[in-house]
Amino acid sequence: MNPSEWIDLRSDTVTRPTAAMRRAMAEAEVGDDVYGEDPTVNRLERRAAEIFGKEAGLFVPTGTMGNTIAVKVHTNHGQEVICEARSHVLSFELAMMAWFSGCVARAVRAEDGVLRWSRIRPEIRPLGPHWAPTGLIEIENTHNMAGGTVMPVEAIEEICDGAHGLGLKVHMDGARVFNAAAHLGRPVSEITAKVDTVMFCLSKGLGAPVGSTLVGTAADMARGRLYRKRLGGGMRQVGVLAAAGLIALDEMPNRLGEDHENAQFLAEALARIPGIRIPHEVQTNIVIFDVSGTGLASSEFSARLKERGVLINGINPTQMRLLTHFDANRTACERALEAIGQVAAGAAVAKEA
Ligand code: TLP
Repeated sequence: MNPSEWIDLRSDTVTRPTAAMRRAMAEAEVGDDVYGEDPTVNRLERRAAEIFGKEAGLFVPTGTMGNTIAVKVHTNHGQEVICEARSHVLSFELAMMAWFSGCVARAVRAEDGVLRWSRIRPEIRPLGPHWAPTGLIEIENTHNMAGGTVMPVEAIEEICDGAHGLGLKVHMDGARVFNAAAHLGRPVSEITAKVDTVMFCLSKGLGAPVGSTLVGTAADMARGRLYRKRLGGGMRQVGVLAAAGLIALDEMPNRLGEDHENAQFLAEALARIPGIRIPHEVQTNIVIFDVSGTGLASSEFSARLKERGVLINGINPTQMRLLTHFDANRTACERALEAIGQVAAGAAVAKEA
């Protein structure tokens, strides 16, 4: 099968820019962003800050760089960052908080990915002869590896009130915070009102080819600019990317509900396939499903799906993760479902023989 015909549900990062984005990229007005002179980047940063109700924004090439800069802005070397045990910042960013900021993670497990202040409070370290003091609290919304779960706004606010009362900052990895907003039916500004910095991705469900944005105070973003340059993120005439980002920001959030409906459709149908189990409630565009009941390891399940033109990765030996997005419509989801059903049925026949 030709790769262009594959149904790719490995992530929402695989989306390709829309025709409108490509046109805007071609026509973008640009300047040197290292001097702060790219008008399109400046427009995107202002627009992001406005949408989130923060003072300023900082355009960065990746979510990883946005999280890295936030950790650096809020911490000193030798501190701890409290985060959920399966958070992206801990598990998928090549130990950047240690490498760049000299911090270690204090992981707190929350089964549904939703950290609560009652779980965080006992983990906060005071100054003492044996402890690395807590420097930052990091929350992830939606939570990727917990299956795209959404943090209730009250939980976020309680964490922020508690942390601020102790002089600590809160950073939100909001790579998919627009999915959280779509699920809650509330604007991102309400969800993140009390959070000190938010990183969100333009390149996932919102469909831009590249880019994330960090928002927060003007002072934090000014320091963040310097860290971005240190990390090699001074991108010059990058308005060509920001132009796609502006469309992602203004036009794409409204359609995320469609991805959530497709994820619901898939989750309900998958739960009916013998041998497949859905361990988490599906709220947004991420579906984690357990294939151990089919007798196949997730790597083998993935390989057999690929033979049928469907790409879905395993996230551990028994579980797989699929994401819906605007490059995979309902018909594509139906075809993926059919392939999953065939692989599971094939495994069941082999088990009986
Ligand atoms: N997530 C990717 C992979 O890295 C796992 C994916 O396919 O989901 N925060 C969260 C919650 C993320 O899910 C990701 C990317 C990032 C940060 C990092 O973004 P990038 O890939 O732009 O560095």
